[in-house]
Amino acid sequence: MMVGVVGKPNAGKSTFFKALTMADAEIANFPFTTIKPNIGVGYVRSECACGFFKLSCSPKNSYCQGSNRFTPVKLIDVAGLVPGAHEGKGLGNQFLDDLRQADVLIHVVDVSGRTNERGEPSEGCDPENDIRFLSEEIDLWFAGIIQKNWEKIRTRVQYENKDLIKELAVQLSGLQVNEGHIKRALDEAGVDEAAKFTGDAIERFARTLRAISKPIMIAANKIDVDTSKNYERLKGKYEITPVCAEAELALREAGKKGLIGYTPGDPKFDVKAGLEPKQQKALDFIKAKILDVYGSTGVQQCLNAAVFGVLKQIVVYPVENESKISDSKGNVLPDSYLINEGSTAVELAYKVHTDIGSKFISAIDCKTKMRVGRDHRLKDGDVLKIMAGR
Ligand SMILES: Nc1nc2c(ncn2[C@@H]2O[C@H](COP(=O)(O)OP(=O)(O)O)[C@@H](O)[C@H]2O)c(=O)[nH]1
Ligand SMILES: [Mg+2]
Repeated sequence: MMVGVVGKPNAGKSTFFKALTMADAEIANFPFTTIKPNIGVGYVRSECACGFFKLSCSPKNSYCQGSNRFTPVKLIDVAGLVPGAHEGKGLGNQFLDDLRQADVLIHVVDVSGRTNERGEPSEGCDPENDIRFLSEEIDLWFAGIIQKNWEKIRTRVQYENKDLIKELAVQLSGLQVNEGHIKRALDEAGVDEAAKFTGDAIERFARTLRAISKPIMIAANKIDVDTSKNYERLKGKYEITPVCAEAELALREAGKKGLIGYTPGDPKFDVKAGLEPKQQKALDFIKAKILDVYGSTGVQQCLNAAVFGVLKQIVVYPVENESKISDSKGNVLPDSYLINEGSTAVELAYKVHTDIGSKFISAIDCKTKMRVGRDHRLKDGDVLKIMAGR
């Protein structure tokens, strides 16, 4: 699973990405970091199960701050959105290559309207154009791929009796599109057989499929300088979160230096050390203009909404020792995993290790102390001890 951060140059993508991928020092050496410079690890926030058990936890793959568990999720800073990207203009090819890996997109928009479409400083630009432009660009890219392969798909379906959904899935597999997405898109676009795919239907299907397989969330960044009140105008029309990426980055950096206590996503911070006048002024600004007005900087909220809201993930904790709620070394609640809502106990077992999945016997729900079977559906926050054969 991968969350893409996308937007035109200077909208604040890198600031947003940097804030999200910055975490406490203890987990900075987390293994799946930096395969590529624009791929990083962010953390979604949820209530930690340590509160339920009244235990202090020792996370390994994740971290816990003030009874909030931060669970890792991969992020990609998508390069080079410029007009014509879907035709390979500008950094178009890299843009598409980055984009195809993402399951959900967070579109970072400069809501202040002070960046034009090429990313140059400007005045009075309408961020609504950016919002429309991005989905249009990706929709056209999807439509282009389907059109290009259409004759091949149609021939196989009409003359070789192949399944339309399977054929589409093969052609679109590089886009992180699966058969479930395709089935839903065919239904919603009202095209149920290959013969009905006229030019219009291909485009309608492509747009529907894009919306289903690469949903876009909007981060209205630079809310601190939105003097033309663009956010107020757009919030009724789009799913849009007010964001100040720069403030989030400043708070996380101040937290890391021990100047303040701040849990990402919180509406407040506590000052812990003597501050220089400049630092004090910056923090006063963040409190008065961002936190007290919008309730947070919006950055953590965007990631949480993408993972929990859009991708419908839940957080579960596999443990080895059901009385200590720990691994074999005594680390309490060592790992937290993201898994699809509706997943079963055996699916979690496979996620932990293929061997544990294939030799699954039963599991114990550590919160209720009940024994559960392989098809038991997991709930958010569940803690599971899995028993497997040898
Ligand atoms: N006022 C304000 N400036 C921001 C904010 N986020 C980023 N910036 C500034 O916008 C400029 C572009 O940011 P950057 O993250 O490099 O944008 P990118 O090109 O989209 O990666 C930089 O000068 C940032 O400091 C914000 O929330 N508020
Ligand atoms: Mg950048």
